Amino acid sequence: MKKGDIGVIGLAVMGQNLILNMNDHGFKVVAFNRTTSKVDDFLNDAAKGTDVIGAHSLEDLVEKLETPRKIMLMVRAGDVVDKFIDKLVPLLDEGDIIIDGGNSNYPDTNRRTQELAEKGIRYIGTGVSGGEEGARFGPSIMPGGNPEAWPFVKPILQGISAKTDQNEPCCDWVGKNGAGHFVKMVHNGIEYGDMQLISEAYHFMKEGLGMSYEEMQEAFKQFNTTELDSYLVEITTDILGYKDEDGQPLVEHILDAAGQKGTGKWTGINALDLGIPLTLISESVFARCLSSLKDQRVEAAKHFNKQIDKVEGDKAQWLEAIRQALLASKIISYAQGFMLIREASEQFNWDLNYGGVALMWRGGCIIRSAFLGNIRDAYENNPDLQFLGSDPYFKDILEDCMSSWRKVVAKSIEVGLPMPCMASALTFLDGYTTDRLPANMIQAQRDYFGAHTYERTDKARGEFFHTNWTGKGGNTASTTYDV
Ligand code: NBP
Repeated sequence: MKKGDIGVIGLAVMGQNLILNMNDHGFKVVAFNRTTSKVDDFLNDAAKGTDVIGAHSLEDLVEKLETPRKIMLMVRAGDVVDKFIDKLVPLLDEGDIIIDGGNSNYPDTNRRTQELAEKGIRYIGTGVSGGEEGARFGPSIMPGGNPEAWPFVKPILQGISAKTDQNEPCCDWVGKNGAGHFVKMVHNGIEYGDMQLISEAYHFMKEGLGMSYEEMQEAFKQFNTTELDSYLVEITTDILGYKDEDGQPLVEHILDAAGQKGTGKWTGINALDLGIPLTLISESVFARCLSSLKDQRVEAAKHFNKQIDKVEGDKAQWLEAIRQALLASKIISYAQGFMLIREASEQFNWDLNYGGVALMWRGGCIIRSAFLGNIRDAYENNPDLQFLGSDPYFKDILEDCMSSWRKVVAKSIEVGLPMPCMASALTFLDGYTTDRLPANMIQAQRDYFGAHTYERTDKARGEFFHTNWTGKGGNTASTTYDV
């Protein structure tokens, strides 16, 4: 019997669907799961009639694979991945390949790639996005790790990935070590930001403009025919029209406490570590944290007798203003995300292709949108682009949307509607385009109380000064360094 092209460990929603996708593309897959009864369940149910074969132990799995063996882990991220690696290594031969397709934190992938290279095992850590449907019919795949492994897995991963309208695979080599998982992490952070922005637009329509679900569904449907054309706007349209058993919109019956599994938080933590002002995504994580304080919010709402005033004026004009605020804020979110990716690429010597990253997100994944094609063009035209908003296409949109964006944010503040992401995006752009910020005051305060020194506008950068502000301090300055 022909041996398997690839083994997949983990038969939950992602593993099962990826296996069926691989099978559709002509690859013979060997399936294994810790709870081995799930292997039989899978073979007798979803995989019935396919070429998928099962394994009931890791030894059995290894035995059934063509060399160099390719084994993909689709299991819970963290210790579980390390445990499977530890069990697999003694069973494998030099040159075999382990692929982790879960949502691992990129420092873990850095470590695993290096540790396994020392043992002669080639490791890939890859982001996979698109949820159940993506896994089944074409996800976005972001592989990084040991570049020696890539030629062996490329036909499989590019074969099963989503394709753009021009039939380009939404999967390419990202970079060494944890680069693939880093890019997937930022993808998830951007997903948090997009979802919060859409929720803010919905909130403004519902509470500010008092729109019905039918009207809101129509508005998002129209948004999806513009530059906002995207998967998340599309599913929002569906969600707004979905009725519960009692005929009411199901979303009205869903508790307003958002969950999170960590990738948005990691993106924010990395932005702080790398010193990148990733304000929108960070706000979107905090917005989920705030939402989860449900009981406290209910109490505080009573205590403050919180009311949201109605927004007066022409509804159609407000809807166009919301659309523009959403679009402009989204540009800022992606601009900040790419600033973070650029900084990581430079600090970790990953040599990332920013246009290539946008292409990988163009199809298959949760943040897929028409707009990512424009991001790819922007980086192809200028690979050194520091701020996406400076690309002519995006700069024009930001300038065209500016007045509506300010109107929507100002009105939200006036009527008491929380709008953390649209507001922080606007404030970021205002800061980024201001040549003199009030940080001179911060420097003066730091020097006043801690002798932290400052640079002067009339001297060269890198020359530091200390002033004895009170006449009581000494002339000894603190050491100057940034963390
Ligand atoms: P889960 O994240 O729910 O993981 C289920 C798998 O992990 C099962 O095979 C389970 O085996 C195994 N597992 C667990 Br849980 N604890 C284990 C342990 N202590 N020892 C050995 N095996 C253990 O599955 P998923 O939602 O399919 O996601 C798989 C990976 O893909 C995750 O890293 C996830 O973050 C990532 N991801 C998920 C999505 C999504 O939309 N769900 C999207 C993109 C990426 P068992 O059957 O024996 O319990």
